[in-house]
Amino acid sequence: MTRLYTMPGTCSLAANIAVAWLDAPVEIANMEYGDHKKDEYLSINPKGKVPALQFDDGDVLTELAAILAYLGATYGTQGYARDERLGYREAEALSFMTSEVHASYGPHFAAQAFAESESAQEEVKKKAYETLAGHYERLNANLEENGGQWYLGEKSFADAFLYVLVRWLDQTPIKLDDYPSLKAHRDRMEADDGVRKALARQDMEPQGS
Ligand SMILES: N[C@@H](CCC(=O)N[C@@H](CS)C(=O)NCC(=O)O)C(=O)O
Repeated sequence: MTRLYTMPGTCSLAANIAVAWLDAPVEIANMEYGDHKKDEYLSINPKGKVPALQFDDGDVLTELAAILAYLGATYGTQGYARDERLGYREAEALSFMTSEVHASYGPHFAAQAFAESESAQEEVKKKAYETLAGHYERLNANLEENGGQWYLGEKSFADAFLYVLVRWLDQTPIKLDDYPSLKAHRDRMEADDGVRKALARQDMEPQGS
């Protein structure tokens, strides 16, 4: 069976949510933090990152946006990887979330990769939080422009990734209360059966009340 490698707290949750929403025949292999740097997993994904999707023939697909495209094209009936408006808007949203928002977390998750001294690391992190605050403004505005319920106006994989990004806010000085629509989106997601199933499969709890 196709297997999705995940780890608690990571962006792999978005792919796990997609599997739940699609009811796709994909086994979730949830690793403990640290297992992603062990030889066994590195032989599957030499990048040492999650998510990774391993097919029956041993072939492996990495990169969250590509995995979502594959899941949508293989098991979905609309949206991503389909020749429809929602599909190209999903591609646009997921590219932004991956290459701009997620990437801007670099200094937060690994400040030592950006500066040597502790004070320089603090400075780099401060700048990253400023950039991130701007990104969350945009995410909140996009959500509101599309009616405030779902990121693209109807439920899509963009909501799964947005949910992950909103969860990460509590690790930063940025306040979720400053983005009421994002907060309501998080609560809407946590009322969803597929999201709850995916959270449980990754040993994670809902964050809202
Ligand atoms: N560009 C990759 C990024 C994947 C990524 O950074 N995954 C993080 C979790 S969100 C990870 O595995 N981090 C572990 C590490 O870097 O040690 C994608 O979009 O899938």
